[in-house]
Amino acid sequence: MLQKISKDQDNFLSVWKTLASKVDTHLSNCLQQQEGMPVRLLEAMRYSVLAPGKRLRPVLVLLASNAFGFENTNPWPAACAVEFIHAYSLIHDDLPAMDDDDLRRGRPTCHKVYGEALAILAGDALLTKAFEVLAKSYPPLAGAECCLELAKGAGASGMVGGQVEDLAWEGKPGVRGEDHPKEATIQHLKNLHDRKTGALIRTSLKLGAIVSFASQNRTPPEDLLQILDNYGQNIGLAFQVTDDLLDVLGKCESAGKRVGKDAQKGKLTYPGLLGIEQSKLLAVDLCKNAQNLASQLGPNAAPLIDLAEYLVSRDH
Ligand code: GRG
Repeated sequence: MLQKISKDQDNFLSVWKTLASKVDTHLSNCLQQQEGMPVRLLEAMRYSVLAPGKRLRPVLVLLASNAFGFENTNPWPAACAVEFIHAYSLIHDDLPAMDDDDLRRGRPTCHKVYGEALAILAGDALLTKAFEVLAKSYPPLAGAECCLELAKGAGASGMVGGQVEDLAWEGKPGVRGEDHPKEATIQHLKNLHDRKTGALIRTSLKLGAIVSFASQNRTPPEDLLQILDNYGQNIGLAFQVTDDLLDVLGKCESAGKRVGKDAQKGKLTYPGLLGIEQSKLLAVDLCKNAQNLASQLGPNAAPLIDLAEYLVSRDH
């Protein structure tokens, strides 16, 4: 653990757990047999999605949609969509061709259980499922806005782009292009994570705002979207700095995955570039920035303030 969890965070943790368990029910309901769907494919999709994750991105959808206080908002399909994208990214990231991991969320990785071919296809099916759920659950304009945001956040300029750059820094054969910088700076690292983990986090917040205003037949005002985006950028980086610190300081049992592997693989990390103490200070700074931004959204956004604090004090 990087910092002690305060009394308030204890309360927030129980809010988070309640929301996460509701998310699990919706995820399971979304992932049912459909005509033409092979049973083993559905099994692999459910195995990965329903494994015990924190549900950070769906919780961000829920908290952002709640921040505006509109009744009759239905954030659940958007919450499921971002988790489907996240689960697909984890399945693919764990493959031998990428990070080559055997353990995820405390269980054998998808390809260890179902084989590489089915794991790739389960990831593909979850990626497309996300857009199906958005398109069929919201009115056409809101559905299209959500799909566009999700495509931007998850795609080549967002999460996938960040993943490519991460692999390039690691020296994965064939990945480095002519745009690859010669020397790693903290700015490169921020930019990489802004896309690899930050983009989907920011998208989750935006989706929350879109579905919330859609309940009023409106689109969210630009200034609110900007505050949410800046908040997401700060918690996204804080989350990543903490993740890097946990890889150095954490324990395998609480992380539910192998730790210490970043250094082993020569990965570009915050503790690697800044050292452990500076990285901890950076995480706290980012958390404070995020909290200031969330406080501009009014009293209904208070859980977003607690969440920022929790993200830098988590142990998994
Ligand atoms: C393969 C296209 C593609 C993208 C992969 C997000 C990602 C991009 C890879 C995950 C690798 C990784 C360990 C990144 C560090 C931060 C991170 C996203 C951790 C996993 O997310 P959590 O902590 O996981 O929210 P849970 O299991 O709680 O959902």
